[in-house]
Amino acid sequence: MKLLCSAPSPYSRLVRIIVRYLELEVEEVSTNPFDNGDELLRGNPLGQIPCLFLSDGAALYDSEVISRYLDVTHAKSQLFGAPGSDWHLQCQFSLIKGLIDSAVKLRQEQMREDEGVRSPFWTARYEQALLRGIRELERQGAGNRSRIDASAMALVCLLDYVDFRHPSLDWRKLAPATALWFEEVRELPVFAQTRPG
Ligand SMILES: N[C@@H](CCC(=O)N[C@@H](CS)C(=O)NCC(=O)O)C(=O)O
Repeated sequence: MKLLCSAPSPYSRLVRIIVRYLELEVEEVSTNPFDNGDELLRGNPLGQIPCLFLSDGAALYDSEVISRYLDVTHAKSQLFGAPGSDWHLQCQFSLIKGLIDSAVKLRQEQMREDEGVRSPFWTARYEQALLRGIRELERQGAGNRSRIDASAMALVCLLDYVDFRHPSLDWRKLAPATALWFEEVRELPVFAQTRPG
């Protein structure tokens, strides 16, 4: 299998963590999606990473589909749980993934500064969603888990990305228990080996 991905991308990182956690043989090819490379556009018409090419040449995207595919085919669904087994856990994963979306969109707003089209409205909206969502994860006790599952992996991707791209967003005071869990878990090799920055 071949994965088009990039080190700073939190979506790519989720897949790269799963690859390491499950000790899979995957060739990782560093890809800048904005280059619009032929291979990426052939695999994913959206022009986004991550994109996974299977051994028969077929391509899978997006990060959640790839992650669920690897979980079902190589981990007996231990990372996401059996389909329909725990809707609250599935919803928590969606919350974390939505917060990654907010953090990436906030970054895009910052990059629009150069074009002079940064929107204070959208900047504030993404920041508020991030703070509200992280507070909700704290309320749910998201860090209070006995094992590393897909939500734990996605949560590490989210929090490291926020620290990397939005260091002024002071989420720790809203989520002290999550912060404690994060400080401990982020040192595990699968996370340390894939940390952005
Ligand atoms: N929903 C997608 C989002 C992927 C995504 O937005 N990736 C970014 C890199 S972090 C990208 O490829 N951006 C280029 C673009 O959107 O044109 C997923 O979960 O994989």
